[in-house]
Amino acid sequence: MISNRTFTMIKPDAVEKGYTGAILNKINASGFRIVSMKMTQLSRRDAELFYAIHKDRPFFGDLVAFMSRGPIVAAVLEKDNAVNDFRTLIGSTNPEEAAVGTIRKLYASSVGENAVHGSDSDENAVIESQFHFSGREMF
Ligand code: ABT
Ligand code: MG
Repeated sequence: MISNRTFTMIKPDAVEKGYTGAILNKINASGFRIVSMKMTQLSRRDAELFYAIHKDRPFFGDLVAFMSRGPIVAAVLEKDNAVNDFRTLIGSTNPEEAAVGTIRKLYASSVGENAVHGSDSDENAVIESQFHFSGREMF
């Protein structure tokens, strides 16, 4: 079954550069409804847990340092085919390969600092949403 929710983070690089408003506008204009949202900061431990799947990769240390270095905006988003449509909206992991008009093409600077996260499956969307929000925070 295709679910209608995904999870996103506006990452520390994009928050630092003042892109939060522009990215949220683009998300809304693309038909996503905001179900939950907050500004927060990941501890190193949070980042290690969130990206545990990459723990043996060479970039893991840099990834954890980056994701915990400043505030993020976490949100749960709703739309038909949310996971796939949001991945399309954000573009490729490497902004140099991202399609014109995508969030990463517009606002990301590198593979390591790529402005936004989007869940890669319905299953992970649920896990990631519950990592940040309780049921009472989902509207
Ligand atoms: P996320 O939305 O952050 O999960 O990115 P995406 O799913 O597009 O890409 P993946 B493969 O999940 O990368 C996770 C984070 O690891 C960073 N990364 C990845 C590197 O720094 N170097 C690499 O060679 C690869 C493959 C990018 C992702 N981001 N952050 N932050
Ligand atoms: Mg990923």
